[in-house]
Amino acid sequence: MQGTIIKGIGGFYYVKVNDNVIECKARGKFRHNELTPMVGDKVDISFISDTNKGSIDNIYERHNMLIRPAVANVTQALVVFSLTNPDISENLLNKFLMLCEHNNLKIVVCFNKSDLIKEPNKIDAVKMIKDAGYEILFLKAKEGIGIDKIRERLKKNVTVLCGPSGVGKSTILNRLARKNIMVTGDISEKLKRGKHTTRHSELIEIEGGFLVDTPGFSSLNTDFISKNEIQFCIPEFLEYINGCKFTGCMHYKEPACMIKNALNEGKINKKRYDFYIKILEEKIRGRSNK
Ligand SMILES: Nc1nc2c(ncn2[C@@H]2O[C@H](COP(=O)(O)OP(=O)(O)OP(=O)(O)O)[C@@H](O)[C@H]2O)c(=O)[nH]1
Ligand SMILES: [Mg+2]
Ligand SMILES: [Zn+2]
Repeated sequence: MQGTIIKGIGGFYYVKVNDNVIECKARGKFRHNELTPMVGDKVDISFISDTNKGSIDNIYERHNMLIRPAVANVTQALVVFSLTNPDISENLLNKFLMLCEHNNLKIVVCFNKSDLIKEPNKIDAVKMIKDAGYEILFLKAKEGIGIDKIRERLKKNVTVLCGPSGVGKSTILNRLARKNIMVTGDISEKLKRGKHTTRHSELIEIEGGFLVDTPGFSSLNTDFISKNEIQFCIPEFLEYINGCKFTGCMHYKEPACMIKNALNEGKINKKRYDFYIKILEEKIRGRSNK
């Protein structure tokens, strides 16, 4: 039988096969091959005779693998930031986008808490994201507004909710699920209830797709993306990249660079270009500040 690992706890894996969830153990052979099953894996399982428990016999090749949280085969990211409370860090937003691009995810940028802001379109970060060409949703998750727009995008996808802490990711998930699965609240409330906050990732089935919540990150590691790869994580660069005079142009100090041309003509947002240069310089210097 073929299924998807939706949860892993204490050496057990919960595999969704059609409408059933079967508790499974991984076969010994995976341990020898140092291949540990992970949430999101497509697997073949069989029942252990005379029980309702299964064993994982095969893990299909992964299309991608997120590290924090550990989830395989993610297809889409909802990059969630609140317009205020907490304020948007443009640098962190660009880093989330870069990581999602690196993993080849479809991306929807969700600006939440739009009930707290009069003119969302005037916010610099919103303009930057529009210029970059990303799809944007304005949400009022607490009131359930904008949630149906997300609902339409879940089918057949494995979607990850990512973004900093306190922006409303779990509120969005609970709205989508129409029940309170995840703990929500401001940070002090969560610390009080800290013991109960789940840290393991779990795929939650909604609208014919899977959704996975993540804890909020205030910093992100982009060290494993190479100096040459970062330009390909800025989608609005792509149409210009091949026009540069020098092969291997890093769009930095080289002459006749089509990216810099586009920047000067206002076709590329300066903040996005500056972000690229900041990451590039960190990599050239061989250090990064996360
Ligand atoms: N004003 C307003 N508050 C919201 C909205 N959505 C969520 N909140 C509040 O923001 C706070 C944080 O929401 P969470 O859903 O817990 O945020 P999170 O992104 O899951 O945070 P972490 O789990 O810490 O990463 C809660 O008090 C929510 O009630 C909204 O649309 N408007
Ligand atoms: Mg949360
Ligand atoms: Zn160039």
